[in-house]
Amino acid sequence: MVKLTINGLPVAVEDGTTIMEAAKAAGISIPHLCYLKGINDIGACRICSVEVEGELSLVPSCNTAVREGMKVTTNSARVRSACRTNLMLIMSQHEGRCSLCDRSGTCQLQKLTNDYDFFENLYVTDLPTDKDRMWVKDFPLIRDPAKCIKCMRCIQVCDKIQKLGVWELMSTGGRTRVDVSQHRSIDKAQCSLCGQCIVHCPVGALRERKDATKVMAALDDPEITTVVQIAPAVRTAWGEALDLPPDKATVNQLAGALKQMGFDYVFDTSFSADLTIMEEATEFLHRLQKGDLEKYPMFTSCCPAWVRFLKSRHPELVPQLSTAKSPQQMFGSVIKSYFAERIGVRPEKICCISVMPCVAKKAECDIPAMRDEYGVKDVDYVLTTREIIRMLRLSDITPDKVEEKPFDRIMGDYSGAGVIFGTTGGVMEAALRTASYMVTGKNPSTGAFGFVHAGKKFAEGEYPWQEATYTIGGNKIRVAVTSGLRNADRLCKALLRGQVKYDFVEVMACPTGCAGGGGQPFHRDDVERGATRGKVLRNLDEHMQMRFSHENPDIQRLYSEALGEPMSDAAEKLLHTDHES
Ligand code: HC1
Ligand code: SF4
Repeated sequence: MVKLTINGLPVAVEDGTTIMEAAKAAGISIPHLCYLKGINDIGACRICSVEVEGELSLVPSCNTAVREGMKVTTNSARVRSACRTNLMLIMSQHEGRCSLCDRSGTCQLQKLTNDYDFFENLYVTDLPTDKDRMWVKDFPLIRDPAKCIKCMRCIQVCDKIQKLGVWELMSTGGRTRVDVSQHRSIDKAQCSLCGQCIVHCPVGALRERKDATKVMAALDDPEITTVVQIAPAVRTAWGEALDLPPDKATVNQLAGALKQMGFDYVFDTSFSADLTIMEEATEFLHRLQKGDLEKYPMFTSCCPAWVRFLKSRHPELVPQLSTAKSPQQMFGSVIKSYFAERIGVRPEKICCISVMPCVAKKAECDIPAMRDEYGVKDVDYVLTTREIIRMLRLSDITPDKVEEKPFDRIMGDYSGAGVIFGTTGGVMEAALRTASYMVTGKNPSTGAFGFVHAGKKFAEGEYPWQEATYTIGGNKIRVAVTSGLRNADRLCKALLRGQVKYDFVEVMACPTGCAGGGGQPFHRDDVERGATRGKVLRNLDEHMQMRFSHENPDIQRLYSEALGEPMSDAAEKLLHTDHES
């Protein structure tokens, strides 16, 4: 252990610990902007500078390791003066029109300038011109270079976590800027749209395309029937921005709030996650029997960022994607056919809206194949969790005063298997529960596939995915699960080289799955909340009576009244896609 003092307090930490981490352990929170532990510790912003006795210059605390006997001061007049000057320099390059900014209220720079009583800019502001602001209209990810503080977080997250290389540092000296790499326009940059750069940007330089105005217009149109679905992972996070804990911000409370807002029908995407499982488990067993999976596994297809990634980086593996549409898209296609007929409304008079923790879902609903034969879209608009929170505020709704409401009939039931879709390993576990039933005619124990998410690592942690082998009805099934696209890329390469063999693989693009999605609420701290939110979903599943997708009575009715059986012609037409467009 290394012993030192910070602001006079004695601290003992492991050798190699940074000053910032040591201070945190002592309850001292050093301000910072660019630092992201293990991802961006380059000391670029200099906001975390501290004084070390005996050193001539201030040192960045985020990447300076502690030394025995060190005396650190984090709050001296010299430190505050340097931090203030650094803030002013950053502000000279930042368009600080906070009321026009997506991050207002959660911006880390805004908090610092407020804390420093910073009400004017002493330096000449030098911002990118309008010409630099050209962006592809309608792309679901939007960047404003005038807000960028060059902290490099987007570059590092995109490279180190997602291995996409969408962002790059360009030019030198005073002209240094972050932009789309290789001078590409964003729509040509093979961006997966995971949105991880958005949630890790400390200011508002990145955001999703806003679609709430179009949804409001649909709500105001008496000719239109509005149908909204709420994704599994939204229930873990929608209360965060409203200071409501998960047990006070239930999904039924959100359903009540959406009803109050004027949506005609409110559903849970966990219903169509159960439907996805019926199709995907059946497809898996068919492909296994046909010997289709001898070389490469079948991949899950519900994460559109993963699908975009596979199409652009490993197109030879695209035929391995399950042809099942995602739960979002299955929901839309069932609403505009089966449900439309039941309520006696023409599909083109229904506006189908999704509330998702995701940015890529905005692009998924625009894929040309995600329409019926008359060109009617399955899903019309996708709102992120952040957007729905704003709409609640805009509608003068106080969510904790709203009564919980059940989901509408006849697609209101869902199982615990559908709920765990929102966390890494959940789709695989849900599929195996039902595949096992389909093969043996008996339900497996709900814990039977639990160790898929229990941290088992292949080759002593060398490969960043979890794997397991199960015996189902005499067949040995090898499965793997991963999240984050760098991890997925390594898994794809290992498969292509023949280093590993699996029958079924789940990939979600966001670390920890949708719970850690790029559309979830912003926070000022840099705490990664995906794993904690995922535990909320696991806990909900454990306490549900119905934990198997095939037991969902609304799903059973849908098959008996409309689809026949999984992968029937009717099911193929409504619920599957070839991933070609
Ligand atoms: Fe997801 Fe899914 S789990 S992809 O993260 O398969 O967005 O929550 O809705 O479609 O069900 C997202 C979440 C979501 C789909 C489901
Ligand atoms: Fe969207 Fe979920 Fe995929 Fe993230 S993991 S891109 S939130 S579907």
